[in-house]
Amino acid sequence: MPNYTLYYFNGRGRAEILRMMFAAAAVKYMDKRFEFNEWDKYRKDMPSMRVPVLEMDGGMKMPETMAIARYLAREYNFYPKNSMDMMRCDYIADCFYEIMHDYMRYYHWKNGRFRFGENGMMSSDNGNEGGNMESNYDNYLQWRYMNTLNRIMPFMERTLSMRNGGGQFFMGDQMMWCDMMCYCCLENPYTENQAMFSKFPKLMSLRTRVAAHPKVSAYLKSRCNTTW
Ligand SMILES: N[C@@H](CCC(=O)N[C@@H](CS)C(=O)NCC(=O)O)C(=O)O
Repeated sequence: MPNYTLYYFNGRGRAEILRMMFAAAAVKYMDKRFEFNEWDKYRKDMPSMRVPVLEMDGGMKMPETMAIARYLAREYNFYPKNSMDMMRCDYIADCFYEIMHDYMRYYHWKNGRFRFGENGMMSSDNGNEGGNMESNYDNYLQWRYMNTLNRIMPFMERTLSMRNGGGQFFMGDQMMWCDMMCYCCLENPYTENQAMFSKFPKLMSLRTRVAAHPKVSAYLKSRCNTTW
């Protein structure tokens, strides 16, 4: 088994699905977390200047959340066996990642992060026009996130119901990586507005089942406590 180092900020964010899969597979790795004010130091060493990044055996660095998640799912048996089921598992995971992606962009932007352009200037340094553009962009990102959530959640609730009445996992009686995606991608959205999720009882019960998986439950109890 390779020696793994996972690079990400000191938050759950996009890296949490990877941490959860490592925990569910009982695979050891180095969880390298850094603060936003350290990002300048790390960014240049990340292949696409974004994180998460998975480094193997202190050498090769692999970017992109979903590529890393699929690799871990293949290596540690969180994929179903046949090709059609793999495709189903993939589209479910991708749907939850759409929510995560739009949420993260909105969340970081509204908190004033990653707004520096190529010249190192904040976009608000461009005068009033820039300021207006920024607040419109805030609204746009929030609208986009809510729009994605409202489109995907009913679809996922129906998709879950199609196997075993939706009372087990997405693919049947075994937890797969798409189930863990359902847990991780909805963590902040759910914490911020629980009422919004009462329309999706099967997905909420699925999240409870994921959290009750013995290894996941141990992980959830011991993990770093962060706001995102
Ligand atoms: N397509 C990439 C996007 C990764 C991404 O945008 N990560 C953010 C943190 S959540 C980042 O590295 N931001 C740093 C920056 O924009 O400078 C993925 O899915 O992994």
